Amino acid sequence: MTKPESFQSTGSTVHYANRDQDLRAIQRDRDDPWDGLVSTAPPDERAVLVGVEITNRPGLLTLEDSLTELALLADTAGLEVVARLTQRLNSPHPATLMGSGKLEELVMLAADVDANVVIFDDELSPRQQREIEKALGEEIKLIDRTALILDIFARHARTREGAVQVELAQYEYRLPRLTRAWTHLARQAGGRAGGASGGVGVRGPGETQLEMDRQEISRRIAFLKRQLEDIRKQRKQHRRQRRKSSMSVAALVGYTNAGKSTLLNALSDADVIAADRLFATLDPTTRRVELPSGHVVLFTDTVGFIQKLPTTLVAAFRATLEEVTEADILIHVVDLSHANMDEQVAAVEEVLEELHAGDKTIVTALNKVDQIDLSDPAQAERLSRALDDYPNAVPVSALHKTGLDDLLAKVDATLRHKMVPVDVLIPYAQGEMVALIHEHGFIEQEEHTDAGTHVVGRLPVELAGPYSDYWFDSEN
Ligand SMILES: Nc1nc2c(ncn2[C@@H]2O[C@H](COP(=O)(O)OP(=O)(O)OP(=O)(O)O)[C@@H](O)[C@H]2O)c(=O)[nH]1
Ligand SMILES: [Mg+2]
Repeated sequence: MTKPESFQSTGSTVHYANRDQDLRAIQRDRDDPWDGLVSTAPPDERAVLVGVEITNRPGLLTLEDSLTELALLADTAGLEVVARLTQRLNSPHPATLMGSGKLEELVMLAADVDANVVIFDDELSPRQQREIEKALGEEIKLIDRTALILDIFARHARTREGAVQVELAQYEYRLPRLTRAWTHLARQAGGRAGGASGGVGVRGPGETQLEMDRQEISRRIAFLKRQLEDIRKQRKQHRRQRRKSSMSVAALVGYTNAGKSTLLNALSDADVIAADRLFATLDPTTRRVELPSGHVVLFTDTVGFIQKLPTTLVAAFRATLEEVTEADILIHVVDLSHANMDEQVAAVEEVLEELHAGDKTIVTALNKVDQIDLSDPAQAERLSRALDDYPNAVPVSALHKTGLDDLLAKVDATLRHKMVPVDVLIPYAQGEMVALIHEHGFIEQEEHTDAGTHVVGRLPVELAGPYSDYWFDSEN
């Protein structure tokens, strides 16, 4: 269910009302960033988006699509997007990323539209951050995509684990970027540790922390890392218990907003926040789901991925992301209705590689199939291509709960395939061994003989050991 109200961040309310209007304005102004930019909405945080494309280093998305995604991120963070500016370059300018003429244009544009935030779509080096800050002056805050994503994460963290991970990522990002300008802006904006009043980019570690010298921040980073180590140990302990009970774990992975949480809610009675916002989910939620075979599997929903996902964040979220790396099977939730579907899949695959989870068995949930008009040949072709291209693909609509049985059947078959075959004769005195196959494996044939129960089926490899003593011999 959509629950936009749950997006109130600690302390401030995120405004969504003008989003469609903003996005329309963005579309309109694509070609001429100087035209029709002024919004009638009272300014809160008014942002100019900047995209720079290096011609021989193209990103996954086009410059325009990436900026549209940045606009959604800005919107999720409660910013009002008032203009966008782009530049294509053969090579980046080491000091300012963009050329000096373009930088002047940016300064004028920001003044013209009365912006107080400028957001770069790519991560700025500390030097670029300083130089562009200098050009923009003290009244305008400069952030990049990474800082924006960190800010959204800070708003959406609801558990200690999430909060610690975000704080660590924020400090690691800021440590090399601590400048007087930053501290000054944070103070000016009334930033407060962990509070929302500092505005986007200065949330989380606010004024007081920003004033700490590097040494203190380094100490804090070391402290947070120790805390995370504890959290990881606890998670590991949990997983060990789960493994003892030998339940298979399926992790839902996918691009942010693909519908992972909606799918988990549809498959179980989970009440995970699902909303048309990026990075709605940060903390893992696990629910039991029964497969058609009667097999019970744990489904875990967790943080979504995005192109240009900051590596500091991937590293900081290791504890959370271990749910993915330790899963028996991944359910890759793909937004079939998204124009950038293939690029999103590629971005997810990249992150999975980074997590060393690239070779896990994948079942692909082609979600939002309700948005596809099958009477349109182009869209029908899109679906059939996705079915061909992606591993174990099943079309579903998490929202309308269609295709879920097929999806679970596919998970069933895939898990079964991963198990080892058993063909055993279990004496009646060892009845619990038969029960174990029923519970954690699959029975293909079961027959009661004088010598005991003859079972043909499959079992998770970690349970199969003791069964080797009872291997069925037809001579018996
Ligand atoms: N039309 C349609 N919309 C869907 C479907 N599944 C999810 N949505 C919508 O897509 C949006 C995102 O859904 P979520 O479940 O929050 O997506 P998520 O993958 O968990 O996103 P993050 O947690 O932000 O990474 C919500 O507005 C959902 O209602 C579907 O099958 N059809
Ligand atoms: Mg989610």
